[in-house]
Amino acid sequence: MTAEARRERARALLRDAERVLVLTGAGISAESGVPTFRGAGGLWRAHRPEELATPEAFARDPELVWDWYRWRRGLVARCAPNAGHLALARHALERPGRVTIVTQNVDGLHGRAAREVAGSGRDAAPALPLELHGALDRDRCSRCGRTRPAHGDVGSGTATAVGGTGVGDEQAPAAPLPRCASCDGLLRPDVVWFGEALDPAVLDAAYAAARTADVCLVVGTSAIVHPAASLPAATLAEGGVIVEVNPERTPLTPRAEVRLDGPAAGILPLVL
Ligand code: BJW
Ligand code: ZN
Repeated sequence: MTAEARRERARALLRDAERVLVLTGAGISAESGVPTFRGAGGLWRAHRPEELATPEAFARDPELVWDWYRWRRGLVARCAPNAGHLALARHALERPGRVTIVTQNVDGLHGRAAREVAGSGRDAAPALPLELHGALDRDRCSRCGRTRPAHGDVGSGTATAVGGTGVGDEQAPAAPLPRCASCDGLLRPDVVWFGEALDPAVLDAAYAAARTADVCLVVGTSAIVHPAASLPAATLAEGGVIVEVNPERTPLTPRAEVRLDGPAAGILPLVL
């Protein structure tokens, strides 16, 4: 099948679907300038993200983990939603209640796209994503669990966070670790690390959407981190199909009805 024939097949599936689940990963934000986790450029100061995104890493070296998140907050603040985020937001806003966007990303770019496309006159809610792995722009107390918006002291980025890839950047003077205003516990980013449970309400909503979807559109994820990577199987189990957008093959590829091979920002506006 030619690339255009595959795109046409995807268009038809998406057009005819009563319900669509969109599952996104880091690849959708790649063209906004947010590095993926596992691809080239995913390293930060020679640390693999998998070594930093764990409660053990935070317990061992909270300064190091906070430095990584400060760097990422600074980076994301300078990024904008790309044509892929915007096409998805438009698609969801035009079909309220029929499209559920579920993201593993913590960068907030789907939400920004939803608000941008909705403008001031329309409710952005139908295009707001279920965020499986939390949000970069919130802190949570590691003792009492209270959350708060990320404050400038940790969110504006230190010298390590400004400019360049972060790989091998000079160490900035350490900022003090942020503390909870209620109990003085150590704050942490409100994200889900390996070995931690996802918010059950968010996960249940994502599974419900996966089970009722005719099409699961999987965009820019290596599909190796569970339970997120299990959602497309829930669509398949109920008779739906998978459409995958990714320049690389993934464990889901053999089960996809259609694979669109290329970058999300180029492909999504063509098929949605
Ligand atoms: C493009 C592109 C372009 C490039 N366009 N595409 C079942 C089996 C095996 C293991 C497990 C299992 N169930 C659970 C586990 C354990 C574990 C796990 O999955 N491990 C596997 C790695 C083996 N899962 C967990 O620990 C989860 N928790 C859990 O299960 O808890 C159970 C529990 C219950 C009750 C009590 C206690 C516990 C939690 C997982 C949390 C993952 N967290 C992170 C960090 C989030 C915070 C942060 O961002 O800092 O989430 S890790 C990281 O991986 C991040 C991502 O969301 C996630 C997925 O990565 P993603 O998005 O797929 O990115 P990449 O880089 O891998 O892939 C990018 C893709 O884009 C590539 O394919 C490229 O080709 C493509 N691409 N450019 C389109 N332009
Ligand atoms: Zn607290």
